[in-house]
Amino acid sequence: MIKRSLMINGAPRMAIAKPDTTLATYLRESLGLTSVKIGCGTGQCGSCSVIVDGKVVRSCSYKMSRLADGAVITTLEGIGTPDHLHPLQVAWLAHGAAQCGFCSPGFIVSAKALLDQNTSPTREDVRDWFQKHRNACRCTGYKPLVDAVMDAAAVLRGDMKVNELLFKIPEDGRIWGTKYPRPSGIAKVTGTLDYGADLGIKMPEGTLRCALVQAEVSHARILGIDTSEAETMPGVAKVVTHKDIKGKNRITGLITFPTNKGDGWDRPILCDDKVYQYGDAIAIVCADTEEHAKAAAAKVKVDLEVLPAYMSAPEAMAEDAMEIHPGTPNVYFEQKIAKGEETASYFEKADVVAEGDFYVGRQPHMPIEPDVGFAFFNEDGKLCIHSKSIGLHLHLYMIAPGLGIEPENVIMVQNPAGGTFGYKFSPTMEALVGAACMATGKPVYLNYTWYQQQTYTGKRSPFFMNVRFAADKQGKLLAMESDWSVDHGPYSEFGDLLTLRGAQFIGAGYDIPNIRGEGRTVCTNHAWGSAFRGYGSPQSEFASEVLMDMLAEKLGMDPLELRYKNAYRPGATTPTGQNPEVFSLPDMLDTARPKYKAALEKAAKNSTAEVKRGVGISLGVYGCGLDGPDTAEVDAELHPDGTVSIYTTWHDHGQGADIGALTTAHEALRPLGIAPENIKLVLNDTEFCPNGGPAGGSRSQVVVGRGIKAACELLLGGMRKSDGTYRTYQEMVDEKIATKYNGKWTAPCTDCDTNGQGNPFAVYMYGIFMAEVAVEVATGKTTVEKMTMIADVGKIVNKLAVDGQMYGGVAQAIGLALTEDFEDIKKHSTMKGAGFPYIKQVPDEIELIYHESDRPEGPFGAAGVGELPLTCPHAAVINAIYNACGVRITRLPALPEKVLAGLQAKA
Ligand code: MCN
Ligand code: FES
Ligand code: FES
Repeated sequence: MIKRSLMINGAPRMAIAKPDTTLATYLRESLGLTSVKIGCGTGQCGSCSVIVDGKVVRSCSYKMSRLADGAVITTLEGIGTPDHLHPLQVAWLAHGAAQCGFCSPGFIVSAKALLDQNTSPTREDVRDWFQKHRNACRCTGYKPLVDAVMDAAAVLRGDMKVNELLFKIPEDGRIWGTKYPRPSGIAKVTGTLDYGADLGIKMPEGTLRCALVQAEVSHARILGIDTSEAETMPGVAKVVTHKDIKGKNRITGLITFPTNKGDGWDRPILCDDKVYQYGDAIAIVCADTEEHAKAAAAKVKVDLEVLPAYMSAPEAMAEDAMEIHPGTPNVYFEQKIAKGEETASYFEKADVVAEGDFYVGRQPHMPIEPDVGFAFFNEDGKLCIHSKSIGLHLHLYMIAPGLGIEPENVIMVQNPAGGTFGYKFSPTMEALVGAACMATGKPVYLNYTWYQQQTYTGKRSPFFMNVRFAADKQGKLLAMESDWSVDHGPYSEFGDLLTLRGAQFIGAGYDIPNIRGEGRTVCTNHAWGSAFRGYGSPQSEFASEVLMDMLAEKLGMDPLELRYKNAYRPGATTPTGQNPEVFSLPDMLDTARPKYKAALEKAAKNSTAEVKRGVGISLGVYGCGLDGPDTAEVDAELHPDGTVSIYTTWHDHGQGADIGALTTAHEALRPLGIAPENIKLVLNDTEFCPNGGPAGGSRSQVVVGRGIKAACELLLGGMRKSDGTYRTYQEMVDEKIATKYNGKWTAPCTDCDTNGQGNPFAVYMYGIFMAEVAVEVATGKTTVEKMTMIADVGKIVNKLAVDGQMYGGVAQAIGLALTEDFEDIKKHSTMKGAGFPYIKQVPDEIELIYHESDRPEGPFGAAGVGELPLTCPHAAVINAIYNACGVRITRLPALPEKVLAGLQAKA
């Protein structure tokens, strides 16, 4: 043990700790200072930043033994509190800089240390500082963070009043379309919001800590599991294996289409007969401490017969490949597209044909917060599972039969989540903690390391695509042919739906009268495919958007003008044969044109022999909703004090479910003149909330938003008197009028048929993206110097939320274009190794322009926004590389060595 006298947040403290305990663990677990977040746990993300003797340190990698006696330590708790916010915290709120908020404490602490030594930093100084201190954010694209630091510095210098940063409610009381800060903001910027791991360590005594025994091979038969030694290890309460699971021990993938050759019951909760992918959970050790659980997990012996591992779609499709799930072919679902006439004759007659092979890979989600959750039995004997789930009702039904428990005896709750980007559309640890809790009868808590997060949660499914366009001399598209294979990993959940996205979004945005194509879902042994922001559109549209540039070159046409010629106009239909609900793309291209021309001139002027500069554009489209008649239910209740509660599931990844739900309800309830703070949100708990549906497919603002509007309108209907005024709660009770109403909205849509034809989405989002890049000739390294995004997301509900979505999404698109991958399980298992974009990889210059076309089916005209900025900006980056140096990358990511090889081949 070591003993240190420390000064922590201005108070003297005597610390007695094990020398190798990390400072982060000490601050969190011994002092309860849980503003200190543990993300990567290995010094790569800065979420654990604290100030020690004036220097920013990453406390996850800082041992207690390194602390000098008398060290002065500051955590976020010592910088400001909800009642006394520091100017940095106010600025963080004003710029919407806390989305999921998991990185916020680390950034604010880091910025405080910067401003302590430099009150007048330039934007570049701030960016250099965050780069140096490895402060990583996956949500915001960094620009709002730099804006916030600049404003806070101005306040601290006395050049700006802090009041100028505070939001003022407009005179008409309307918050719709404003920068009203999100309700969870203050808790996020003060570190008082408890995420899963904060709640986990505050669980009562007797809570068991879990450690997983995981497969370290990608495909194997299990011959035996020996837990005998592990069970005798100190502190072990139980080693849970498949034998302890009472139900089917499978998570059902809820097969969407009858033509799927699998039955959906393919993912074990705990492996029994086979290992299907690296990281598969084989056993769970439940012990008194995490240390004990991990030590015992290392002693579980698993006897395996290793089988050939099929790590990509082509490998698993080979003639001699064995069936990964015996009885189900590795190609288990096929989706055709047939629109208009047969295409063969068009390709024979066309003036110009362009064709290409494209690959978009296994992009990892890389939230800063690793997966985490816990389970316990409540006083009614119900199994309560708290996790990062963004589909509580969905997940409940996916895991209950496998666990062997009636769905009505399970309650699922979403903890505040430090980002998911879609990986939590799949259940991850829910069934594991459920099984451990049922087997031990005790509360259990499981916190993945970042390594486990990366290697054992779903990833974006790679698409292997071949696409052909036929066009006339003027550039009018006549026909398209497409072929796509989806590597969906070993588990089928939502794989068929994802494959349908190829039919819906290859060529989206353009009037293509005749289409033929076919896609297929392939079972492999690489990471299981889970939803990822954009869900199929980043893959599908990458192919058609790069191919558009190839076609433009063949035609000798400008890429923007080719897009302009073919973009949806009245009379055009989508690839699925649907009439678009608005036609904003030509106008958006008109807005882009002068900027594009100016950027091209600038690039030509600034290119040198060493650094080539170029400009690329792309177009992105995505639907808001789950396919077909997507539904959300919402309750609205009036209380005696005149406040109104809204109950539903609008799951929060970090995008701002709270601000969306609040603003939509406030708009719907405006006839009451109710203040925003008098609307209470009861979100994301299956015990109290009707099913608003999962937060995927950028659906919530539209679908849950319409549900909120419907519930509020029913409540207003009950309150409205014949003279147009509104009843009080007491008057409602006296007149025996209900005070709680259930609103429901179903999208007026149809599912796509076997030819991929239908009206799957009531509302779409549209974008034009422009990238300005510099390519270093000696190394092939690409830097994105500026991004411009023109977006039509309908009427903007909250400006900070929408801007934040756009900035954050484009940073992920830059990562997808240039660095991000999870192909090599070892190399890509860390943030750095997987190409996480730090601040210097994302340009400070990001220009956002909105075309707010009123959406007939959106609530008060709004569409969604979440996935638009990751539909296809990466194609703009790739097209810009070609424009800069003539190297066409068709297989992502465009790593320097690939671009260099292209340059050398050209030379
Ligand atoms: N919004 C708005 N005005 C509009 C449309 C939306 O102000 N016209 C706001 C909404 O109120 C909400 C946000 O923008 O706060 C996103 O709304 P929407 O597009 O409806 O998407 P969802 O709420 O359903 O969120 C899911 C979507 C998806 S599918 C992924 S994946 C995703 C995303 O949003 N993951 C995210 N954004 C993310 N942002 C963060 N920070 N972290 C993630 O993990
Ligand atoms: Fe400490 Fe990531 S740097 S948790
Ligand atoms: Fe930065 Fe989510 S707000 S990681």
